[in-house]
Amino acid sequence: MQLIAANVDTAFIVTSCNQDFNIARLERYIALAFDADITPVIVLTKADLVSGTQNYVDDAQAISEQVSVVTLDARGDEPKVKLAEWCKPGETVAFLGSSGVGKSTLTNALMGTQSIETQAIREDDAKGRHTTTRRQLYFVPNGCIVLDTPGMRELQLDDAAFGIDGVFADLRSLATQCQFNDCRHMTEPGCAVRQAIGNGEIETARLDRWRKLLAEEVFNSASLAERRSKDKAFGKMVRRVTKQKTGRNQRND
Ligand SMILES: Nc1nc2c(ncn2[C@@H]2O[C@H](COP(=O)(O)OP(=O)(O)O)[C@@H](O)[C@H]2O)c(=O)[nH]1
Ligand SMILES: [Mg+2]
Ligand SMILES: [Zn+2]
Repeated sequence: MQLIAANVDTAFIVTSCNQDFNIARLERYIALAFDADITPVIVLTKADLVSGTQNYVDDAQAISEQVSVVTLDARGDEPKVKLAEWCKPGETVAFLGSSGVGKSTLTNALMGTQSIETQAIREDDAKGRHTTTRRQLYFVPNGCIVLDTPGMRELQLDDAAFGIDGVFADLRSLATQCQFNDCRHMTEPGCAVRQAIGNGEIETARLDRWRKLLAEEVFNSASLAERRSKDKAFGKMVRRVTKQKTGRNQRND
């Protein structure tokens, strides 16, 4: 388990209008932000490189009504204007996302400098080169604090059930109308979720992503709890052995 950031008000979840764009990954970041009681904002960079952004915006906006979606060219003045709502004096904001999506470029734009190193992505798969290798806080002249982070290769959730519920609130509330409390929304009779899928109100893929995140969360939380209890048991054993040893040493003295 690794902590990503602390004391953040807004998490800008950065992805580009290219192959990096991935709904399932965005849902993970949003669940994480909801769980931490942070405002998530989806920032779609490289809008200048595509002929239209509407499809990206529609897909991103469909994740949650509670999340704003911003499209921009991360270079130049656009970020200052379009992110101003969240980058107020006294606020701390963080740029999160894969390598190469423009997190450092955005930080430079807010700072009005070019001093943070950025690097071109690979042409063939739009993947970044992990140019930023550490997290760093930058103090914007207007009084806002910006955290630039290294690109994350993978994000798994643990202990984030509350956040997952937030992203899939509609499915959660539908599930309460299923005939059985423990409905798995597979073949059970009276399943409100399957009915909504049948009506075309919900995509099967979305239900699958919800299931996957829930399963992963349960698995990770359980293995984390197990690891913690093993660590505890190990710690106890070490203390016991050390005690016995010191006891013996004292007797030998
Ligand atoms: N055309 C264009 N290039 C961008 C944009 N945002 C970032 N880039 C370029 O993408 C590359 C990776 O950006 P960088 O800020 O290093 O990404 P990071 O790994 O997320 O910090 C650099 O070459 C940037 O100049 C954008 O909105 N439009
Ligand atoms: Mg960077
Ligand atoms: Zn059901």
